[in-house]
Amino acid sequence: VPEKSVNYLEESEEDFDERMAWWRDARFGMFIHWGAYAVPAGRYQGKEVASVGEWIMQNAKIPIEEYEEYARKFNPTSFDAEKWVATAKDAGMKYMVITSKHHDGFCLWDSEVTDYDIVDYSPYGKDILKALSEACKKQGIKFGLYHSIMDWHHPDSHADTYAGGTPSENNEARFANYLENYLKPQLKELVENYDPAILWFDGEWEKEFTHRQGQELYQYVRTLKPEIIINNRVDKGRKGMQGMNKEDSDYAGDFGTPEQEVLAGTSALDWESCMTMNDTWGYKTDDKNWKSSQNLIRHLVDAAAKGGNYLLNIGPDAAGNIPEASLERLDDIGRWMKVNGEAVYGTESPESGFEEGDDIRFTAKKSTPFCYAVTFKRPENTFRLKNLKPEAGSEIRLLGYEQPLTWDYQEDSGLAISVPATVLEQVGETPAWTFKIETRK
Ligand code: H79
Repeated sequence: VPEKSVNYLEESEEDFDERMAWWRDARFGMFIHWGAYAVPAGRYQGKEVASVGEWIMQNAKIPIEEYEEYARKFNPTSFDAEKWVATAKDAGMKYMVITSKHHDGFCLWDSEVTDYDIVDYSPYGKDILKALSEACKKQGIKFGLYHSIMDWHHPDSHADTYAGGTPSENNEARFANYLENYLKPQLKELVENYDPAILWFDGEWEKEFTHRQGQELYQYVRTLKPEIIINNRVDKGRKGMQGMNKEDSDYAGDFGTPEQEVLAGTSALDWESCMTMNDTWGYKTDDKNWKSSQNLIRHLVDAAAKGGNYLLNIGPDAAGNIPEASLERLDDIGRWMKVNGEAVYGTESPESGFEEGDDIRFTAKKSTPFCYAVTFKRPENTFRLKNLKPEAGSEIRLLGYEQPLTWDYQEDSGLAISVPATVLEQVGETPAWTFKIETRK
């Protein structure tokens, strides 16, 4: 039971807006899935295990004692917190969310309620979250934690069923015990020691975990740190992988969590799409199915155009290295964001939407007359927009080119912005072109 009697579920809209302000402006973050599953790296008994790497314990039905051996071997001597944070920052990301504990139950910090953690259990012996949270503070990146409610290692949270055993009696009572005496103390440690800006829950679908417990968990974490931001998987409101809330109740959570997809449209509920660059969250040796940099930028811009955030995942290997393919993509995105980032940060979905097909997305800069049209097709000679009418005398620019462009508007054909070859040459090779357009709404 929370110590304070404040009911955070009834926060005023103004207070909520104030608490969410930095997150809404940030728009782009790094997700990090890292843990003992990086050791098998997606392979068991010499064979690739299908599906995501961080689920290998469940998918290959590895007994607990055997899985523990991976944790015993986890020794990421190449891990460099400053470098990871600098990598996120250079990519244009404003926050990161790392797995303090995934479903396998292994902890990346020195937890007081278990020895199943990087400090007590693994040869590495150093606190990963301490190093990362400090590096984030130093480099001005907001630090967040992913913490799984479901735990395949704890005896009171489905360790029996998930490790191939048989379900036991009294699961509700045991799960309640796990919540009170294990999960909550862990959250207290995490909030007090690492001061996270975000808590990102997952694994909330277990049937023993109730809506009431979800609300209490939300309240508990907000009581520990009132300004913290918590996703909707803290409660039972999530509707499928699309990740938004079911309509019919008072579910806790500050934002919706579409997984592996960008929302189809806008939403009254804040949201963040989380996505992988290949087909796994945790590192897998055999997964080489990488999305292109342009594709990832499309997702980011698409999310911003619909008023959402983009949380892009990396899965470092067991030594502590970020895969080369991920680094290349982060580098491409960072280069694009240095020129075009103003079309993403601090923007919102334009009220009118504008809507100009699959290759063009619009964002609007909050409290300004500027909107941005991002196009993924090279705008040869003339860039045309049917549904946007700038006021006479408005300035239109192409980001990366220093002079304003000439334009013309006709009632029948719409807006035509002239883009001479010399302009495109100066902008150079790019996955997307951003037009900054002055409009009065
Ligand atoms: O941490 C990564 C994955 O390991 C984790 N979430 C991301 C961020 C993940 N766990 N499970 N899944 C992804 C897929 C599981 C989906 C299901 Fe369900 C859970 C199917 C049924 C229960 C989600 C909740 C869809 C329906 C209810």
